[in-house]
Amino acid sequence: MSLEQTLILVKPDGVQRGLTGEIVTRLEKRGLKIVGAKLIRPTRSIAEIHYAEHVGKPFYESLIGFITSGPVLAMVIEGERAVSISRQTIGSTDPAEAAPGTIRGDLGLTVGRNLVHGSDSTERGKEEIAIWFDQLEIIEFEQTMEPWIIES
Ligand code: IDP
Ligand code: MG
Repeated sequence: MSLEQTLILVKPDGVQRGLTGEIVTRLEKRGLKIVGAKLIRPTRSIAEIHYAEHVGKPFYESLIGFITSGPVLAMVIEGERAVSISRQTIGSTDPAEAAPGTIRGDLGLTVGRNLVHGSDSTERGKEEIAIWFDQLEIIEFEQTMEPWIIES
């Protein structure tokens, strides 16, 4: 058993295209649990902290411009191996290369509009959750269906 939490963002393109429900549904159906959620219009400051690893890359400025261009649905998602499982359901960074059946592979076309963010490691998940959420905004609760998703 490896219960993990990860940060998921439905990016401004997902919100503007009315795909928040679709994206949340795909993660929930996989067996992952939402333990925190809020709609936020990211400031430049939070975007710069979140994407600090990409400073200096050719796409950095357009990425910051994009993520601050409208509201995002920020979520803390919990589950067995939640980091890798959610990244798998999200698909490769470039939707043109993402497998059909993944969120990016089914709903996206280009890397600059790839709909969703997911933390790429458990350590990064913890850091990113702390960037976007206060501890009090994360709710621990049990879903009675859990034994039907995770064998204990
Ligand atoms: P990830 O979101 O799959 O973890 P990263 O490499 O961490 O991908 O890149 C962060 C985000 O930066 C991507 O989701 C995408 O929105 C954007 N991005 C990455 N590479 C490019 C690029 O070559 N051109 C434009 N945008 C890019
Ligand atoms: Mg990344």
